[in-house]
Amino acid sequence: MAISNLQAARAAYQPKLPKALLGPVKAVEGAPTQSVGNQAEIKELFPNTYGMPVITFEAGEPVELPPFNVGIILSGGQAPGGHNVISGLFDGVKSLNPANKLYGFILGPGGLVDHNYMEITSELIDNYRNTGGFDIIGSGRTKLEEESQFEKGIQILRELGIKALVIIGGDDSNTNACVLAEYYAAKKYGVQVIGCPKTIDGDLKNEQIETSFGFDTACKTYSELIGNIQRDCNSARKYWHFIKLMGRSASHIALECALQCQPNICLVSEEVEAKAMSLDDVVTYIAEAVAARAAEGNNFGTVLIPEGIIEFIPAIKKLIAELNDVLALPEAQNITSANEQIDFVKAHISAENLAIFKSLPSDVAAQLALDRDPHGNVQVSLIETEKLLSRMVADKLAVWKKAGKFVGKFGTQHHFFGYEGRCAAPSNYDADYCYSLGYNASRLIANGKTGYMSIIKNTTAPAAEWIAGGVPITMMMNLEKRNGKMKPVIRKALVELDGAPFKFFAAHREQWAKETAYVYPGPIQYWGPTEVCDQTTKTLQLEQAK
Ligand code: FBP
Repeated sequence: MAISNLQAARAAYQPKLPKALLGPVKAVEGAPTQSVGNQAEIKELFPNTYGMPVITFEAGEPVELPPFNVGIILSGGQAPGGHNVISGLFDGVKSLNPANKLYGFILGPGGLVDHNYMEITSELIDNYRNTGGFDIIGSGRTKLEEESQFEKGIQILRELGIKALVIIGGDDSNTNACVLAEYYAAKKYGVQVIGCPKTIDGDLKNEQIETSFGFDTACKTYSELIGNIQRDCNSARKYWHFIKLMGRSASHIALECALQCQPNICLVSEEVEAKAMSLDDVVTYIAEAVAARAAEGNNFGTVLIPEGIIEFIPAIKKLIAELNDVLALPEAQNITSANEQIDFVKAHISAENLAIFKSLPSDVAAQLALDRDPHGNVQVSLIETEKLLSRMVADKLAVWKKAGKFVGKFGTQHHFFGYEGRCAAPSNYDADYCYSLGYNASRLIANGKTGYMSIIKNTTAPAAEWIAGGVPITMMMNLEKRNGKMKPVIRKALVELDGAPFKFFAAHREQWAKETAYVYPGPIQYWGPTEVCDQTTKTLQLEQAK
């Protein structure tokens, strides 16, 4: 494998661990827990893994454990730091007993079902320490939900003598990890399942999980690129840059990048929904800011757009909900072509939704009507919202120009930042956080836990003061409609409009819209002053300052 100079230098970096994980641990248990919603239903669905306490690790006495093997799966979209979760788990498992082995299942959950695996050795893992990407074993979006898959899984877990499986994933993958933990517990198969909070989207967070790993590095990478564009924009002074940012439904990435870069405009999907804005309202909001800057002679600017915005426009949200139900109909399952699928949905949705569907540009409408990802999500990364919005703003400005309401020029450039940041070399924060999450998972396993997610808290403090432990996954669940049926799922964290990050943004955005108040964050730094190299996201700083 080819190694860059940065990679060679980063390989020598020893990620920091919380003090409690530096020696033997004891698990301190809190009070029994409840799920965040639908308690009776979730309790009934998870009789073996419901109500367990939150765990905190403290320094304890050494315990000798017989050798055991562990399996690991990377699930869903890549996020910087995945290799460090694996190296932390590897080191943690080996520290318990050097005879322990770690097996990686290849290309995601499908590797477990298809018995596709490899042993992770020290020679192998040493090539991947502190690197971005998931390429050590690959990732995939196969959804683990059928008993037949669980049974196929147990065959290979038994064959390899695996006592515990660690699933690194987002809200959907951790939900499935919990379903698997419950199934194996109910069947008394003796295999523990532990989850780990991953996703650049930042939407897997709650009172117990401060942030999902990868959010820090991805946002810093996008902010570097946005800063570079803003420099160019402020130098040439002739373009409005429409920049779509990944993040699925939630706007955490767009908001964090806005806090880091101070663009002229940042849309926040959750606000669009709360204010019941129509597509035209969103376009008018942007056009007014463009016109106001043009009136001052500034025919340039930056607009950040969360990729999921279309789903939050109330009329389109209603349309998507009906499309989801229609696509789940048995007759829809045998459709083989995209055109047939579009005709099918048009024939089955209400007249009101059909009118909305027809009013959308055909490429956007088609994407909404086509297949969901395996977890039932609209594939918002494929919708070119940045082009749609800039086109509609241009049309509106043309009308305003005729009426004398707009006096400037409107040249545009379009960008979509997503894949550029998902595999970046992890920041020091993500390198340390991920290594700690993986190491900590080995302690949850050693303590016999199942149905837990590995958690590290207090992460705005120096790493030595971080708090390590576990949270029962059922605690984060409620029932939601997926693929036409009510399902237990981890509640997604959207941007809270009364939360500190959004409030800070809302208090400054008018100034940022009018003035050119750009910040140019520059590239992630790995060596240098701690206030440059080890700072967390602005979102986390504002949230933890409460
Ligand atoms: P998960 O971490 O939830 O799997 O998703 C991350 C993500 O990057 C989303 O922001 C984006 O919408 C999606 O993956 C794109 O999926 P894909 O990689 O399959 O194109």
